[in-house]
Amino acid sequence: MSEPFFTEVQGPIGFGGLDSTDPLTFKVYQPDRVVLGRRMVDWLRPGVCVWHSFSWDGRDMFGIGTLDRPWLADPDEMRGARTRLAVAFEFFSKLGTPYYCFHDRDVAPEGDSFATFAANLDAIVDEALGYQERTGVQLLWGTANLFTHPRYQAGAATNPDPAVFAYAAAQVTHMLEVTKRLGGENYVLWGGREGYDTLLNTDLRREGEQLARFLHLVAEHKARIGFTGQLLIEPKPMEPTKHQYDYDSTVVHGFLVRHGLDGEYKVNIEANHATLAGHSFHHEVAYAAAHGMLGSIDANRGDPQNGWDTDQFPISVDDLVMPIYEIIRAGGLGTGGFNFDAKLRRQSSDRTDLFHAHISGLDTLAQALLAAADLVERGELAVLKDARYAGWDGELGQAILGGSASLPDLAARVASGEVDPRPVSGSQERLEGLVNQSVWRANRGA
Ligand code: XUL
Ligand code: CO
Repeated sequence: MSEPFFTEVQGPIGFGGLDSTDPLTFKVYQPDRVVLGRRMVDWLRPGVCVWHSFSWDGRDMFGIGTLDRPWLADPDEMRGARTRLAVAFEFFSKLGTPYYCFHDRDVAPEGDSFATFAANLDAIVDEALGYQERTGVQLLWGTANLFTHPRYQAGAATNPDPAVFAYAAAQVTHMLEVTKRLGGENYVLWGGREGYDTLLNTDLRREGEQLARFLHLVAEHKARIGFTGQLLIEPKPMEPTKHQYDYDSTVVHGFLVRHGLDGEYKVNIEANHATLAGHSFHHEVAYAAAHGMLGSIDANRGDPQNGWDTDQFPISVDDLVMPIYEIIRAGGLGTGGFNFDAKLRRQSSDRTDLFHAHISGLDTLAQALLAAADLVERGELAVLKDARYAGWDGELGQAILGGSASLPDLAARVASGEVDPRPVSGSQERLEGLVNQSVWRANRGA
């Protein structure tokens, strides 16, 4: 083992409770606390991402790195990659979260050829296996970076050049196998540049067909190698491109159905991507849950003043209660979890800031879980929603849905006065009050 990097933190981070003045304790998150019959850690299945936390030095488009990540500047890139892996696992163990996620390019240097990169990645993965065994930290999901290198400037699967498609296929083949080797529970495809910058040079029909072919090939390879994890698509409407094809859960769902892929993929929903699409995070989770596509969550948030993907750590319980309510009602995330796809602010330049960020994020998720569980337990929201649709379980609703009522049949019922609907209140404010009541009850410690 190399020297510890996070010398100010002994770990694992313990529970301090709300009155604790020790910033390096959880205030709400207690992994073993049972909520609705399941431990907090099993509802949340939290994970840390390698890219923002260990492969980014704080640079932005106006300034160079501000974060203390010395391995990124190591002239011996493989040595730097090994240091990063050691530091990342030191962090995961000290934080005490069960999962991590990474892209192939986050952990191994690119080198000067695909073969070199593949060998670099395999060598790092050998070491990662050892760290996983020693620490018990598991891989939530793996993914391939198909957007950083200039070869992907016009997309990967949707590139006008089939050679780029083939290169992306090579990368995904390898990373799918790596994910299997590491016992990864899911594999994510985020279409980083699968979209366009201008329609003047873009053939939408071709690019859609290419993307569908790529997704079929990935599903086939998954079956070929016997990878049992869940394939996930991560919707995002824009950034880096002007428009991305995997716009939101609804668009992804339609695309999958259109191409015969709907049994193969679920969605990895990211809070900040939902807001970029003009939706709430709740909307995205609710849509996915309603269609059996809820896979996993990338936990973060945007800033209401900024229109881009700021990837801040979650901090608002209010924003998370209803998404977590939907997750509980759906029976949980299955093989998914809450991956902190969130990055420090550029000025958060102390090593320990990475702990503060994750501790605060996890406490926020835990508090929202308590409020959501209270809402589920009280049950009024579900009862009122069901009551709103009760007519559809009655004779008329069943006749319509079952196909026994034609348009003229319905017209006859209306003409005879048998059917004469009156407006019914949606009671939005009453329902909003119920949500608040659970938030406040959870705050009180109910
Ligand atoms: C980018 C993003 C990615 C994916 C994985 O906005 O969210 O980091 O989560 O490629
Ligand atoms: Co993400």
